[in-house]
Amino acid sequence: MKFKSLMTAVALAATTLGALAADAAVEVQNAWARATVKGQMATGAFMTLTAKEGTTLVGVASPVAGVAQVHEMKMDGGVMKMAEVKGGLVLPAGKAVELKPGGYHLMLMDLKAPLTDNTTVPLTLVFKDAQGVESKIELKVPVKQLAPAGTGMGMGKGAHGANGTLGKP
Ligand SMILES: [Cu+2]
Repeated sequence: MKFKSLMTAVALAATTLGALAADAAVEVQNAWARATVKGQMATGAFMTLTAKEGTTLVGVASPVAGVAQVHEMKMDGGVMKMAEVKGGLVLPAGKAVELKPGGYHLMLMDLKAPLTDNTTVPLTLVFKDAQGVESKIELKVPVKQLAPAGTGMGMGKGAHGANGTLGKP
């Protein structure tokens, strides 16, 4: 019996730590995903991420996508190309990092169904901190055909409902 109550106390402590970290880890603002048309197999999701402590966005997952990756778009010999960000996207402490069309983005591929305008899509962001500890943020990201107003340069107010909470690793 004594053993059992000790285990309960440990579980509670772990839960409390997780809840505290939720306020601290990474702030997500202006998240949105681009709507798709029937037959389209890939799309992008965009947002501004601000890490309180330096961390790295190492992965993304969504139930709507068979494959999801952190991507970067850049000019290569006059041609716009995109590729997975190797080693993850570094988020320096306190610095807003914008994921936007033409730059960093979350690539959702192998879509299982079209993303319809004015719905939401679940996204899980996976971070790894300087100590190598993984954490996750679960998001519900609004689906839009065009970039919502206020997403430019992080000046707009945060997209309500897109703010994440930290889950257990
Ligand atoms: Cu891409």
